[in-house]
Amino acid sequence: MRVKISKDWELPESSVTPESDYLSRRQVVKALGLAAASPLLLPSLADAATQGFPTKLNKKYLAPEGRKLTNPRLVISYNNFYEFSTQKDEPRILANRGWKTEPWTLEVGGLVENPLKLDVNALCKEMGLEMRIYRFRCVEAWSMVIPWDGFPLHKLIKKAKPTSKAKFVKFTTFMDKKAGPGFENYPYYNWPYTEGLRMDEAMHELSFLAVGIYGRPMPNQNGAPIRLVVPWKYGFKSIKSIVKIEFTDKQPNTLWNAAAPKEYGFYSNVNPEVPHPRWSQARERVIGAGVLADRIPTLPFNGYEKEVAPLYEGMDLKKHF
Ligand SMILES: Nc1nc2c(c(=O)[nH]1)N[C@H]1C(S)=C(S)[C@@H](COP(=O)(O)O)O[C@H]1N2
Ligand SMILES: [Mo]
Repeated sequence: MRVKISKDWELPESSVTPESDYLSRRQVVKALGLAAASPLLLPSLADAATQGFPTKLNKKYLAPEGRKLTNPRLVISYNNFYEFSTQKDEPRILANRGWKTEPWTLEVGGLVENPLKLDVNALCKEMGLEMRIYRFRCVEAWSMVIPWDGFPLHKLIKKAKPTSKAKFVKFTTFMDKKAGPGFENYPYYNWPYTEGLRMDEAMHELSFLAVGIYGRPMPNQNGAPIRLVVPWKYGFKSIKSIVKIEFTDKQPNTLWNAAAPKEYGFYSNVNPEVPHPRWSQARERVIGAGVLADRIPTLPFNGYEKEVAPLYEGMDLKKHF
């Protein structure tokens, strides 16, 4: 996706070459080696990354202490995107075979005063973009640290003006059988991919709509042109390639909860104390750390406990997993 905000924010021609080629040449990769060592050096990464993309590092969200940013080459080649394939290395290939993610219309509706049909580029222009570095923890017990570019979800919610009846937000991914072989290859899933948040979770400052990574437009395989990032929840809540956001009075059905309700709850907050029925969630494999590296402990709410624990006060998190 090409984000057009003003002339000087336009992307250079080189940015439309395939991500893999481009990233390997990018200064951002060099900067990454430096930045990875210390959060203090991260502003230099942001400077490198902003060349040609309208985003600026929000220094409230830096790399967690002792954690390195994940090599972008891994972020764009180790993916979960079942609309294309259940194999980690295949979305990168299959999502770049003619699937068009621009222009893209995002619909916002349901229990709102202000239903919207938005062009994603225009939305970026209106919202303005910032970069935030978040931990990312998949329910499969691996993790990354990723700089996302986008804007907080609450900015869009305020624009849509949900009514007092709205209690939940439902998100829906694109469904084009010609573009995604997964729809037909895995017919037992309840397509399209849907996800949901409680209203207060959606309004939380950390809930983010991302349109880029590493200061670059979102690669198709990572959920172009716009995807959710909810860093205190397992990765499957961070739904990709969103076409519709709806406000509802009932807890929405979600693809993973429908597929295996005992394994994937609606809340799915990262919780080292609640094992998946088939594996422990106490530790995580850091992608890029090497096969010999030890798994590191998983943190409650993926390290965002201070920020989000108040949302769940009084709730039994073992029951509402
Ligand atoms: N539409 C859609 N969104 C999705 C998925 C998917 O298969 N389809 N996979 C989820 C899972 S399980 C994870 S871990 C993350 C992976 O995001 P990434 O490939 O950008 O790392 O996307 C989530 N969002
Ligand atoms: Mo995941």
